[in-house]
Amino acid sequence: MEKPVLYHNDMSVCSAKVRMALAEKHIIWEEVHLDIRAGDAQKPEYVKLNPNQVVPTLVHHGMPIIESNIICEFIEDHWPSTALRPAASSERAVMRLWMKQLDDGMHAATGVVSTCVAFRHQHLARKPEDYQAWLANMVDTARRERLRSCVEQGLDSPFFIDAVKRFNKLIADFETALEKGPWLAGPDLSLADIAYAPYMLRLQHLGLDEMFIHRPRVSDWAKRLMARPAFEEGISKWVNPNYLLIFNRESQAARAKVKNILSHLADHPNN
Ligand SMILES: N[C@@H](CCC(=O)N[C@@H](CS)C(=O)NCC(=O)O)C(=O)O
Repeated sequence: MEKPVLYHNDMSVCSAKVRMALAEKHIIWEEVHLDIRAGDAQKPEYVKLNPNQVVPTLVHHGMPIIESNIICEFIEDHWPSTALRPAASSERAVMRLWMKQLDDGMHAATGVVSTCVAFRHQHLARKPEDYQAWLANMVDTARRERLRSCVEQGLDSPFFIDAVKRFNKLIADFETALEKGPWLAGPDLSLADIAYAPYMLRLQHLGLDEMFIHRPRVSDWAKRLMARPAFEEGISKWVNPNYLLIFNRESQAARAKVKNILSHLADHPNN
């Protein structure tokens, strides 16, 4: 049988959630790995598959499917055994609301914190003309200006504070939702939990786990997620050691900055 082909990137959170969904269902896939720092996602042959110039794209029987949440739902529709969508329609609505939040700002906030803390150093190490060309070729102009600020201003970018506040709110909302639990959309693991799994790892990598280590239910949920074999198969085994070097080098300064931001927020459990 023809295997699905995933166009992805090892460290991309959106690719990672799709890989974890595929791993939960034991689906065998083929890969095309894109070097997004080198602008592979902007190349004309890839833009034909994904006009948004981003990974992932899943090609199934010649049909490109884009947008990681939609890809996850496609995977669930096409390979329904090992259900990752709750049976109850009310819980499905809850699952989809969590996933929607990623598209409604949480994914952009992750790009901000990742770039301000770590990825900026990769961009700053490039030839200035390559960095400028990467920015200039970006179709989403709001994203371009946000990333420019993150690369050039780092932890002092005005986008950083807002992104940390947004994450703090999300994590407080997780803590409340997990009172019922044990998973985000009810009694069983769903695409909502899988969708956030790589983001929780990213917070850890960046030294921003300060935001959830004092939230007992979120910490326990993150541990349960990360202990799943599909987390290892779809996420941990892809972690690029070159990125880990940068994360380890930069996370201490980020942790201090985040602690400072959180200390001014009324709804943080440290207060
Ligand atoms: N809404 C999209 C967002 C995809 C996205 O932003 N992907 C990032 C990696 S996680 C990317 O490809 N960035 C390209 C770049 O940095 O040039 C989805 O969920 O698939």
